[in-house]
Amino acid sequence: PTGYPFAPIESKWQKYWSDNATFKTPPRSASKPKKYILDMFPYPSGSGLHVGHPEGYTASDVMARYFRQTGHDVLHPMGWDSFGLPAEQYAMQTGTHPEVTTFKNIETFKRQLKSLGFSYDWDKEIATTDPEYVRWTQWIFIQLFNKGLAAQSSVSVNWCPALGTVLANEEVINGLSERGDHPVKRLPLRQWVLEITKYADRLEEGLEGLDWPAGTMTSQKQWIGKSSGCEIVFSTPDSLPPISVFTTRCDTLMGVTYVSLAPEHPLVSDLTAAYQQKEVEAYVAETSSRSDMDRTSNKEKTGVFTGSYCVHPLTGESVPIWVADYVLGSYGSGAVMAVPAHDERDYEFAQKFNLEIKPVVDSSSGSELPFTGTGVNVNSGEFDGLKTGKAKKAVMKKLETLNMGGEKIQYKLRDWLFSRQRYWGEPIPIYFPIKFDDEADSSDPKTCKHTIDYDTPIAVEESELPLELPPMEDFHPGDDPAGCLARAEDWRYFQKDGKWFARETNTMPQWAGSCWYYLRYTDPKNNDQAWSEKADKDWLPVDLYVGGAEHAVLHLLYARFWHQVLYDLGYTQHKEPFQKLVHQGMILGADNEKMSKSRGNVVNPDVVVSETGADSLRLYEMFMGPLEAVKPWQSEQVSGVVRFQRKLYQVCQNIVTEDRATGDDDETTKILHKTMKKVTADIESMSFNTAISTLMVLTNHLSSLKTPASKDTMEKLALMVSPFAPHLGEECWNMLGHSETLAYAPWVEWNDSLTVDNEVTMGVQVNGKVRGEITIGKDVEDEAIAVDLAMAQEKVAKYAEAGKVVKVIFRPGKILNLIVK
Ligand code: ANZ
Repeated sequence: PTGYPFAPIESKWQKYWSDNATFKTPPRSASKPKKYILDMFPYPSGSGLHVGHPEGYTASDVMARYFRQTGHDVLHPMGWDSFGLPAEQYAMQTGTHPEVTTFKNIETFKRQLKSLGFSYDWDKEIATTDPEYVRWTQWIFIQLFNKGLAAQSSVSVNWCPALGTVLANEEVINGLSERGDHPVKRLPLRQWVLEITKYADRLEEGLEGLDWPAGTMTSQKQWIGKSSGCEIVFSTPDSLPPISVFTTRCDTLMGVTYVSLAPEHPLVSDLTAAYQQKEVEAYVAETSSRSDMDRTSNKEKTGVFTGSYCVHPLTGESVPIWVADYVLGSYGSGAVMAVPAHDERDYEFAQKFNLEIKPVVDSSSGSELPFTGTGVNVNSGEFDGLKTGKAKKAVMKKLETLNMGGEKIQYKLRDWLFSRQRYWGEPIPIYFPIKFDDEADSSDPKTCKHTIDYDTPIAVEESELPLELPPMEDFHPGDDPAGCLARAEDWRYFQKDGKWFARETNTMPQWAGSCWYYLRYTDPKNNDQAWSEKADKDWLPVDLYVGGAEHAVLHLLYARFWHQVLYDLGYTQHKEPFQKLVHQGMILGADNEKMSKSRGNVVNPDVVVSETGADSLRLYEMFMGPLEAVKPWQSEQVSGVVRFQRKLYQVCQNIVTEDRATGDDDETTKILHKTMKKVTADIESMSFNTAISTLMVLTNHLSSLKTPASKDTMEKLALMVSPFAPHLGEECWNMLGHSETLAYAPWVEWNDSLTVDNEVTMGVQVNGKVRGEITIGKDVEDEAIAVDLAMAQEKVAKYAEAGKVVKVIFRPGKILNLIVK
């Protein structure tokens, strides 16, 4: 028995909140500030919630509850990121339609979240799979398409045969799919691409001014990969187009000893001399299946000479042209000016193929080659003696006057591959005209020979959205890269004004829905618009976004991109969507390993809720350590917070029973005021573990009192504990005579003068040696008073006879040092 009947209390308050619509989002009032508190919505998987989910959700809930009590209008919604592979894979195994599985999983997640007492406004709930939501996701795609930011391209893609789909670069790690670790190959396919690269600089600049974890800012910056350098042109023989290279070290131009092209560079075959053709072709074929990751890894460099030469833009000398796969086709211009003396990759390559190595930067420290640092130019003609920075400027200027190059900003970011050959996703709302081979035989594309005119994409009319998925029974992707929707022929082919068309059969990636859900939450039932201008004005930007660091790059970058486009189109007034971002640290199993089914170390929150209650789970997760820290789950430590709840409940019972009207003793008052100050500051800085331990100290103190503390003190404790343990908070508040919820009761206020200790104990030194101590008022500045107090002590007086003190060093509250002769 815990002595605290949590089960009936928790269900009573959950019913109360729901019956009274306690957490319904208020209409925005002009006089109040707002807080939009957002959780990264979950993918409703088949295994339900694990204890990692409620960590972030509790943190955000504490903040939502705190802000309601501090006079803010709060928007705190929840929903479901419900498209995605697992439901589809489950469907393939069992024949259950993904919609059925998804619906069932959502029910489970919702029941679990409700059992934890989170203060969500469930009227704002959305699911990305809901046709009304899909409608607007497709509408946004059409905005991107109309703006020229969604285009088709035949690109070399990451094809994952096991998953039957193409994956974004971001979803491939070391040549394996991020989901499931399946091998990934490179293939050319017609794909939809979102041109996120057009927003590279905006995405970089927009980070400025956001209150985000430093590590996440850095990850986004590195992903965008802004690099300032120079574009340099090397002319080629036979009036072929020149080779343009991107370099961040144009100061080393005089040290170029060869130029190297990526195997997929468009000039490779034209530049290959006849006698080298076989070798070059073989090399290109051999390297085409290698992933970028593989090519840039530290494996031995490979390459082949084209047999041709280009012209050095400053010296006019011939420079041999090579093909090497350490040069990536997708970065810069797909070609490099190689400077083996000052670049590691070029050095390795030159060593292996016996190419010239010409040092042009003197390190003065006499380091070995390759020397990749900065220094002073040598062997560089007119640039000799210039330091790296100056040399860069001088070379750049020279190239500009010769019209052979100039400044160039380069980004690592690639366009976002947006097609998936899957069933369980939003259909891309595009269709294409059909051309029949034989006009006389053009009654039906299912039976008559035809081609689809992919070069003429047409957006589905807004009035026809949402374009829903066709019902299908077989969800296998199949080997047709058009995807499984290609098999739903009655859906794919349709007639309009007597003409036949074919729908796009690719679907959107799971990221699509999560790119704008925070906007839809502001106006989830709007049938005419994705959200209204007022809703955006009222609630955006998100003031606090809590979620896992695994989304540092992908989701957060994609969502920012859509948001910036929507801003440019005038659909939001806010440049950035997420003002403050916090990542909760992962909760590991007790064995310090990641929780997973296969390790058998998963803790189900349902079990904790039924054994010791929702508040115990909430309190424990916030008490385990700093929110951002990775920490192991230790079931036995839940009992600590259970004891705390029991004690707090007993203190409240005693106070109510004794019903005393008198005030508290000075010590209690002081502890209370210090607690109010500290807990408030800790919540503001999201240092929840220290807030809870401070509440524990106060509770222990109150429970140790012979005469129970005042009702007023208990009320304050109930208010302070309520963001963490809302059921317990409400119960105490109710016992203290309040008939209404404390969810909107004003937050505690303290008296600052009661939070400082007015007296301090400080050491007294004589000639720098501690000889005693005095207790003195904190703000006593008069040194005579301090000296009198000190001399009143026998021990001090013994060393510092009055009259012999020649100097007094007194820093109030800190030190008293008497110097004697
Ligand atoms: C000459 C040079 C001399 C370079 C030197 C470096 C040091 P970041 O900073 O990542 O932008 N590079 C350019 N395009 C490339 C491609 N498609 N594939 C592989 N490497 C490429 O890197 C820019 C540098 O990476 C460029 O500067 C170029 O090598 C190489 F002492 O040019 B450098």
